[in-house]
Amino acid sequence: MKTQAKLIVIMAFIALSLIKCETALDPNYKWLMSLTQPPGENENAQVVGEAAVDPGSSTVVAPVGEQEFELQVSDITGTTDFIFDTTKTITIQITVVDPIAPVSGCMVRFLDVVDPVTSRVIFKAVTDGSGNVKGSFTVNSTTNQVRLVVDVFGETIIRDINIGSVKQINRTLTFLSQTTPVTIIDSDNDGVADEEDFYPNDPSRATKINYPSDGGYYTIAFEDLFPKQGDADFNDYVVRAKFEEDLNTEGKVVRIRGNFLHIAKGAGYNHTFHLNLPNVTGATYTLKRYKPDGSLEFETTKTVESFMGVEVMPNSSTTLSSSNSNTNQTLVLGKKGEIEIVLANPISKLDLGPVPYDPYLYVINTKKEIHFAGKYFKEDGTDIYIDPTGFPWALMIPGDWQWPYERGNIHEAYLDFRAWYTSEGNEHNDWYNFPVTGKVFPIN
Ligand SMILES: [Ca+2]
Ligand SMILES: [Ca+2]
Repeated sequence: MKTQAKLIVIMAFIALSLIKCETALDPNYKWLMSLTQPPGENENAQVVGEAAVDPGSSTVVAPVGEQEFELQVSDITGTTDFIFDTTKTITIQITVVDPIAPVSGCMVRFLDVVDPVTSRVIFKAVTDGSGNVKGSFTVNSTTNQVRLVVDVFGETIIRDINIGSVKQINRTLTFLSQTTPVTIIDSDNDGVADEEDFYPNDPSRATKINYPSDGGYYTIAFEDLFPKQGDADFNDYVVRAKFEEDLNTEGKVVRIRGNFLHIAKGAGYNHTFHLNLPNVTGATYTLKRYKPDGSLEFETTKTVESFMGVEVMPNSSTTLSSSNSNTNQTLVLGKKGEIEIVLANPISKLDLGPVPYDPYLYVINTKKEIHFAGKYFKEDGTDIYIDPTGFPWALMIPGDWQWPYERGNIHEAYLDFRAWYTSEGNEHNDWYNFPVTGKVFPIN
């Protein structure tokens, strides 16, 4: 008898191992895999929902027999105002319901798909008590397709969405039979399984989003003569900038990180560089500045009731040793500012707004602030930061952008630039990848 019992245990173990192996390959059976996880691995687990679950788990929905669903597509298409954007931001509302009630706890992901093996998370959240996920994602304007992935009932529902003319992705997933809960391994009990949780031991955070999504940087370039029209060389003050957002389970932003490297100063004026986060209500931030050799030069931590006017980079006469704008120069890197902002209250992506948020240049000589277009308006409704010819004083470009040489201008350095903005972004939205050799400052 003992031998028989042993044999049964061994057989059962082998069977379980096979299931695990198979489920690891097939995302449709991920829920089954979670059932095979040994209980009690995580001591701090709680029971969530009505089902009795093992320690180290919380409740998600699982299939009862074969699940059929309907996907209602109510995406909103149209054009948004063109304000010299090289990125686009699309708002999201995804709802999951079954015949009885909204389905909470479903993982909703949006991915920037680079190739068949590479994709990057651009938004992620779990459906709330109303079965909803709301937020937004920001991608380069050249991105034409994103992937929606919804994990529900252990099934993974995947839809590729052409975002060419989409302003809002609005979809309702209706399951035709009722759902029942199963367990996931969730060490911090935030409702996101460990394997999906970028911060598996921090219940306040679940996801990290990079801007740009490739983990590289944008180039932010200012003209500094405001309110006078600039000379369009876009080299007066240039930084390389990258951002990260930490999202909680609901997809709300709880932390923001920004990284700014001073890279050109083709200007007689001096400046300071600042950041506003207009709708943030309270934060503690840590700002560090590094010398070009990487050594820490300055560090401060402050708690503030709003996040407005924070000086990220000091006087530009002290942050870069070369103008990096003349033909006889080679690229010299300047100082770098790094800021991490821990928000007092989670904020919806819809309230926070997209990167780069509201960075601005303060020109010491003229005492003027210079912001991106589309944010500040006169009483008559016209944009303060669009000049009479329809031109802005600030641009943000994805990646390694080469600014025009001193006494040059963006029109002769980038021959597709004019067609891009006169078509309101519809044509040549990759204009910045095609500089005219000899008209731009070499960055390599
Ligand atoms: Ca978790
Ligand atoms: Ca977490």
